[in-house]
Amino acid sequence: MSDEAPLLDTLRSICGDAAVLTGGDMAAYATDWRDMFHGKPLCVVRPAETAEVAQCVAACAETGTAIVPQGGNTGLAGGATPDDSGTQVIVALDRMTAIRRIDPVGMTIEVEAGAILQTVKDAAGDENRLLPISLAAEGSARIGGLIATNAGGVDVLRYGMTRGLVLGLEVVLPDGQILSRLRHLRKDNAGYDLKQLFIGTEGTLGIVTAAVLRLVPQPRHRATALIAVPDIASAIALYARAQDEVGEALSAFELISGAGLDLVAEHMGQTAPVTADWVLLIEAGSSLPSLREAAEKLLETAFEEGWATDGVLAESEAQADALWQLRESLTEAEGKAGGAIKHDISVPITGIAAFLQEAGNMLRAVAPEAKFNVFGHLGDGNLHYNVMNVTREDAAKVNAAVHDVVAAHHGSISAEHGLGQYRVAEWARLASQPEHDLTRRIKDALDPDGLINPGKVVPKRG
Ligand code: FAD
Ligand code: 2HG
Ligand code: ZN
Repeated sequence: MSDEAPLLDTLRSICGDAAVLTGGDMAAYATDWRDMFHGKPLCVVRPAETAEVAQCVAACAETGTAIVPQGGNTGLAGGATPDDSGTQVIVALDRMTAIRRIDPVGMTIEVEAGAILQTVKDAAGDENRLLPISLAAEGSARIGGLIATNAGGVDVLRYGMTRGLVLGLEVVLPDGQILSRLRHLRKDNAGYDLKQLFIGTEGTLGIVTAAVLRLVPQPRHRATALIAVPDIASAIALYARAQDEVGEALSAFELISGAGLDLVAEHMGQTAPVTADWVLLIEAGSSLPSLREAAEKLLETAFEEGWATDGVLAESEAQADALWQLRESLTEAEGKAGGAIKHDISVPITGIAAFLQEAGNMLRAVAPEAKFNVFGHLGDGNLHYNVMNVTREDAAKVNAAVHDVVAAHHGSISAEHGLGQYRVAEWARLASQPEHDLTRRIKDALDPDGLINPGKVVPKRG
């Protein structure tokens, strides 16, 4: 045994010396994507298979050591960053990247938790199938992280959140037991649906090690348009008509502000072909050749009704990709411009215009100097209401102002990113007593010693 903590030696004996990182080697794992949360882990352990994860978790449980599961570290709520005590172990899934099996007939894919989303989508695409989770971080986000956060993204409108795509799951429980239900089944009502405990709970109840995901047919054609709208009411009217004209083919209905496009032009050098205070990026996909006709008709109607003032319908895949590039660059551009106090809110779509009005009024009172980068998944009623040009010291009052308006609209303060450590206090402020009680009882039942991702999602004991 070396002079270092005996736990490190145990972890090395389980995973191999090279798989246990300490000191400067931990840097990339110890800070979040936004460089907002900075932790000080005891070590980072990188198991190569489920049995190793289970042994590491059991070893940590034995020594009372807290664990922070980590995937691609692209989360926007600080859920994958440890505290600064120097005592927590990051369990990184980034060596467990196997794509175990694709079934193009049953439309399923079985993968390890560390597989990168883009790689899994490419593998499905090779079989003419689609894994319908799309987000700007898909080149880095990993399947376990997507499941743990119940990720959303730009295709939720048509395909739902990640939860609806998870058919089977393998999880290491806080005591080191392996719960394996890697079923390729669409129907399975035999008992409690235990996998749901681990989807969207941000690594606070166990570590996802593998999953079976549902695939959908890869649409052969897509129609992508960038459209300037005179106001939010017109955007909503156009959304309703899009449901009528293109129906279930409608996959994305995204809102971008003119201010956001300015950020993308200034910091990413990408210029939009259409600008206005508000623009929409709309996409539909289908294997039926009539899609383009339907999209053209929709645009025609939008101009006739006065819901659109300008717009382009992409003429090529390259042009469609360039339009998406604008949308996907918003987060990076915002970061380069100095960052923002982020809000990931949802309200019923019919309340979006009123929400924007009321939140704007509130903020003019508490932070008159604020600037905005508002964008997001309008079709889902989910906006990233990001407030710029305010100090970190003002964050609490800005958050409270925005979230109070959300609460008045019976909305959510975390539509898709999760609570992590970033929003846990606001959740605690706004949740009802029964929500507090049940959340605590579930956490205590699965993780009685509080060793799996402490301080995230579930408020610390008061
Ligand atoms: P991590 O950041 O590593 O972890 C996230 C959480 O999951 C943490 O609490 C962690 O402890 C837990 N976790 C990770 N792996 C496991 C595991 N195997 N088992 C148990 N728990 C685990 N999110 C959206 O929903 N929609 C978007 O459109 C979107 N766009 C984004 C764009 C950009 C540019 C960026 C940087 C992020 C975006 N995100 C978006 C947020 C982020 O990509 C998602 O939350 C993603 O699901 C995180 O995956 P990850 O592998 O990076 O997880
Ligand atoms: C998106 O929709 C992501 O692009 C990131 O959810 C949102 O940067 C953000 O606030
Ligand atoms: Zn989003």
